[in-house]
Amino acid sequence: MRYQLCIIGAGPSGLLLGQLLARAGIDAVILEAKSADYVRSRIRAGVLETGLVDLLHRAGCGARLEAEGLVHHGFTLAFEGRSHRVDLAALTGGKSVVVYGQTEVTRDLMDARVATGAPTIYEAEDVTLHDFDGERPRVTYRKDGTTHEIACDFIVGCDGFHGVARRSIPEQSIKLFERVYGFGWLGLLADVPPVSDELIYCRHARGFALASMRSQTRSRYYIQVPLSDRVEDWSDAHFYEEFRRRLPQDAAARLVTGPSIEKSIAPLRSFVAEPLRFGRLFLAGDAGHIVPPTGAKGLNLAASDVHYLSAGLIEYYGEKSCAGLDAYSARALSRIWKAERFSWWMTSMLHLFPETGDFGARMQHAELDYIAGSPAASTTVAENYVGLPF
Ligand code: RFL
Ligand code: PHB
Repeated sequence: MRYQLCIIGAGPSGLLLGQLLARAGIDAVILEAKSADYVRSRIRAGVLETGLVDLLHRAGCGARLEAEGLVHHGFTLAFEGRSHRVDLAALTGGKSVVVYGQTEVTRDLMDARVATGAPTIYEAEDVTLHDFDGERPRVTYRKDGTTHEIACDFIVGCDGFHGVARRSIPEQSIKLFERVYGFGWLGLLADVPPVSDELIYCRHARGFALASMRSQTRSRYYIQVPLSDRVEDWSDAHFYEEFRRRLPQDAAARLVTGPSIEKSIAPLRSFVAEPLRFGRLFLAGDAGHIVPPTGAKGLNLAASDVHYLSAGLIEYYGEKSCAGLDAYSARALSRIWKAERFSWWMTSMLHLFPETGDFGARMQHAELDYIAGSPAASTTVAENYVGLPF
């Protein structure tokens, strides 16, 4: 089989790229290791920047988002018994974010792909990349016991942090930057009304907590936990008790509990691979970088990568120009590093780091107090949270 592009991974990066290219008349096959049901049911991000929302509209997948997404004009930073609302709209000239689950984004993109008739091969095993340092890259995979080969012009690794694409690049040709935090987020999803109309990020002496949501009737709550904890150790009752203790009092009083639909622990990590291109192989999304979720940037960064890369590919096929593709890695990385900085900074300010002791805690308080008292500092937070321009 021959396609112009072979995309590895049917997460949001791969599906969005595939959709933008399909609309431009470029044919791409997507190879995905898991089943469609598995991909659809993963619970992850929830906050979309307007850049991603615009891209979803351009991809023809914006209708449900428009109808069901919750537009948020602000969020709250809670610390030391105080609550400071970051008024996104007022501080950024009317900008906002949209709360709409990654699960729904994925579902909309999958439905759109089925409608275009573009091929996605689920449960593709042993996906292997060949000859991407030359003119004729190939990808082989196994499906139902048979080995298949795809010839293409370019391969795009949209296969997440644990994928095969980045690992296929020779070690000496890629530089990895990493910071691993010694804790994770335990997340719980439940059909209960959220404690607040807007998100609350809480710095608490017992550890970080975040009150988020998926809709007016579905809440997504998180607490910081040590990496040694296991999900099985946390009953729903235990989770709610700990979460309530970390919330501001007024929000705690509004907490409604109910059985969890999903509960999982995600370790926090900052990670960047440079460059995002090797020959005819490009990396996009989590395959090339990871942010800790405190800035709500993971999914949004995947979107800006896809924006730059799709533009480069459309230019390549339309105008026979390599300029956009040649600029891809540097353009994407320039935005990635700024989102890495913001996510690292929010994480550092809001989580419990026992190793930094009382001095570290005072620094966090001073930083939060400064934000609460300074329109300039609040504007910096707001500008980054709504997303820097593509
Ligand atoms: P994904 O979503 O990881 O999709 C990659 C896809 O590639 C497939 N794959 C392979 N396919 C073929 N062959 C192989 N060898 C393959 N190896 C892997 C995988 O099955 C998968 O379908 O990456 P993508 O598309 O770049 O999208 C990125 C976003 O998913 C990610 O940035 C965010 O979800 C990050 N993230 C969060 N971001 C937020 O903004 N807020 C959050 O609350 C939030 N929570 C999370 C997260 C990421 C998590 N991960 C990766 C463990 C919670 C978790 C648990
Ligand atoms: C979520 O709703 O899952 C969510 C929201 C904001 C974040 C991280 C996760 O910063």
